Amino acid sequence: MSRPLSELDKRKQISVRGIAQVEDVTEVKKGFNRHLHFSLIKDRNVATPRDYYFALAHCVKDHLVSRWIRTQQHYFEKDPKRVYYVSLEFYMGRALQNTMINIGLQGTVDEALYQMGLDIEELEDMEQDAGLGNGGLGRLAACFLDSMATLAMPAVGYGIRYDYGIFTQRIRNFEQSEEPDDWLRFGCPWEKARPEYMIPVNFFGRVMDTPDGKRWTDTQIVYAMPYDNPVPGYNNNIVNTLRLWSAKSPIEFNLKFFNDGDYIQAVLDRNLAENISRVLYPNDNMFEGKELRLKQQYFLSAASLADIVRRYKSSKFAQAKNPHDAIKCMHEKVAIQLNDTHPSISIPELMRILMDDEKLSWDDAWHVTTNVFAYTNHTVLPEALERWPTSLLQSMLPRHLEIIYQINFLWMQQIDKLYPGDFDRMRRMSMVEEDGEKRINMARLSIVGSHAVNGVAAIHTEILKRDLFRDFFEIFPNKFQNKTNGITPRRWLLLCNPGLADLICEKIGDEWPVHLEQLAQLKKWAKDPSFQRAVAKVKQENKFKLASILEHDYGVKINPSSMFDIQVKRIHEYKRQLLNLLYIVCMYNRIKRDPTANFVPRTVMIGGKAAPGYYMAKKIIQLICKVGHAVNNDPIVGDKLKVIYLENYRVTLAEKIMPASDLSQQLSTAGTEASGTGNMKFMLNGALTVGTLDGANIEMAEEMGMENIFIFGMTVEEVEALHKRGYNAWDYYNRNAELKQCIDQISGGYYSPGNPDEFKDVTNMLMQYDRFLTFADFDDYVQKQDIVSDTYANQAKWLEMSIHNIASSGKFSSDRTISEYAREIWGIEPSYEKLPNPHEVV
Ligand code: T68
Repeated sequence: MSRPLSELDKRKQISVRGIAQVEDVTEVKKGFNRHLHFSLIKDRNVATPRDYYFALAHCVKDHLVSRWIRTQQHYFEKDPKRVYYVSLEFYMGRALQNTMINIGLQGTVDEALYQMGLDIEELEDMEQDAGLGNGGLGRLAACFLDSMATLAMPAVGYGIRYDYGIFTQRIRNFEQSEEPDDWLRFGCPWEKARPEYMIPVNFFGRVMDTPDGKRWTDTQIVYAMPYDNPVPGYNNNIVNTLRLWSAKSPIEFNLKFFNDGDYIQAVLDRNLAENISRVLYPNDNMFEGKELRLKQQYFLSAASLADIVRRYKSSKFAQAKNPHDAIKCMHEKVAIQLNDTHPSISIPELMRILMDDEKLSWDDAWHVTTNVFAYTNHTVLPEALERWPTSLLQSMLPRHLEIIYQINFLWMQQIDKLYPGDFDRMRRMSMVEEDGEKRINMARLSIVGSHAVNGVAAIHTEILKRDLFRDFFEIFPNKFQNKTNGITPRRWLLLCNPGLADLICEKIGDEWPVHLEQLAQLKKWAKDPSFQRAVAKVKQENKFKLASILEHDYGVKINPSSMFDIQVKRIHEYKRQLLNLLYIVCMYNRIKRDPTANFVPRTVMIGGKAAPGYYMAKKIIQLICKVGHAVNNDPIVGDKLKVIYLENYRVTLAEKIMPASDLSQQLSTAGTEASGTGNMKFMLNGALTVGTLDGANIEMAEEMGMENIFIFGMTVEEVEALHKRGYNAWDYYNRNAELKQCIDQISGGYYSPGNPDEFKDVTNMLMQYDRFLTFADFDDYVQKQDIVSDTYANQAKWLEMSIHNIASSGKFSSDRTISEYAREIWGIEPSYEKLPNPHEVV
């Protein structure tokens, strides 16, 4: 049950969560009861918490619709350049609280529900995460939508409405198992299906030469049905759209069965076409060349481009010209951002539309295409780079393959002019890779087909320029840009950490959610004992809350005064959860060696999903769980050390974890994590970071100063040098007694009694073929972790550093990131303009 708000609480809520006016509260109660009655068809005797959630969600949505309609009218009238963010993933999480906060309705709804005797948090907990993403890349897209709406940009997100989002992770018997995420089972109250805007998407078939140009015929058609989801800006009455496509079989699907008379079979087979939007591929940083995945990519690209071209043609700008001239200047009014190469088949698709449908010449079509598209790269790991076999493209998208070959032919001509006879360079730069199975390298296609290419943190962009895309950078130095990632401060502070948000408001006012750089003003209170006490109190309350959630959900008891030491992210060798684990084992051995020695108590939490087919990642989870079992049940350890595997880490769990964290672990081998964004969420919520000089950690250290972060390990240059020299894990193993003991225990079966070989594959990897050089950073990591413990023991120092972290996090607002994309790539201006309130006449 929610407790009654004290007068003080209410006043604190005023500025950032909206004032609860009596009339508004009455209105919300009316709307809620109306939906319970007319939409849910229940009364309060039989309604369940889920019914209440749906009634509330519908009622909140009602407050969105006129803003949504007015925003779209406003865009049509003003006819600005539009931005399209195309992504196979949008990791949105829950919408209810975010919507209430952004439209300033939270205070009113809190009061209304309190008056009705309902517990708002219990209702909020009924909402399923929209888990249409794997990790950082998908969550970044969601933060960007929030920022684009908040900065009043005429933006649309395009994605796929997967029936099943990222799987639910269960830990059973120390191992991960996967359950399908049937998130739409009870319906989604936020979306609006728009069957009237369905778009046909073609597959397979053949290309015909006609006097009128090329024609792609005899195709199989699948319809793309749009579902629109509202994206409210913060406090500006803007509501943008996230349009998600769902696959729908055409009526005439499998017509031949009708003719054969097998009507039943024909209807059943409609499923085949609709499988396209069935499920999100659960890999992060890994390319899996499956036919269905390519279908998803083309389905999204074709449906979105058809929609974009249709909207452009009906704009005032295009209507004022003759159709042929209009289409030639589409790039003046359309910018499309490709979220990695996943939707990069959009490039030949736009060429196809412009030439085959709109009858532009190759050169005109290419001019429009390259000026419309921009490409964001999210990884340098070779196994993640998309290289589609030409055989697959030939059968599924024959016209597109033809266009790609032509793009590449002209490209190779250009290279030959610039570097005559340099065949090795041509091989390195060709979109068509001929060693082994013939494939199309989608990153190369994306670079050549775009006017801007960006990395997601400074070091990552430098690696792209100097290494991965070196030859391309030489030819197009101006195409390459950096856009350091960011996170939305609305969800990642205001929503998830109201206690800290209130404290900040008391000190610096309530503009920081849209001007995060203002947090820098907090620096002057970093040493102030009373501010430190206030920050510590909020953190402690958040830790109590997390502890009680963990106890309730998983039955684990934790020591709330221990350091909450957390690593949450997808499980991957390059992220080096194993380094974290080795220090845990090391701490365990130290406690056992001298149980009476001083020890700063820690609760180490590790969470994240492993791709279901990633054997080593699953082994790592198993090892963490087994070590946890040994540590947690060893009476000598007591509550000095606990190891908890956070099951089913997702957006909603992150919202509970970040505010309660003391220490954030960011351990990737230098040069492997493109940016990281979890690191920023921890920092914004006052956790200190132990991390490598990788991704955005480097820029975080720059912002807060090296004295406020625990940096360890090799630099990128040192990593490269070590690879050149040759890495030998045995050297480190033999030289470090603690490391040797850890490895010997694990490989000797200490943590897998009855099955000594259980973790042989893990230790063999570490000893013999560890691409990510775990042992090379072990020494330095342990030393830094020991300093972390000493620092934690000095609470005044820790709090000073924590406040410095919060105060230095302004740069990492996704508003800053998006403003840079807008000005430097899309050619539009962000703005703080507000639309009138819904009931104001204009
Ligand atoms: C992440 N990438 C980067 N990929 O790893 C991370 N991959 O450093 C960065 O901060 C983040 O992107 C945002 O820029 C991913 O999350 C995937 O999830 C993914 C999905 C499908 C295929 C390949």
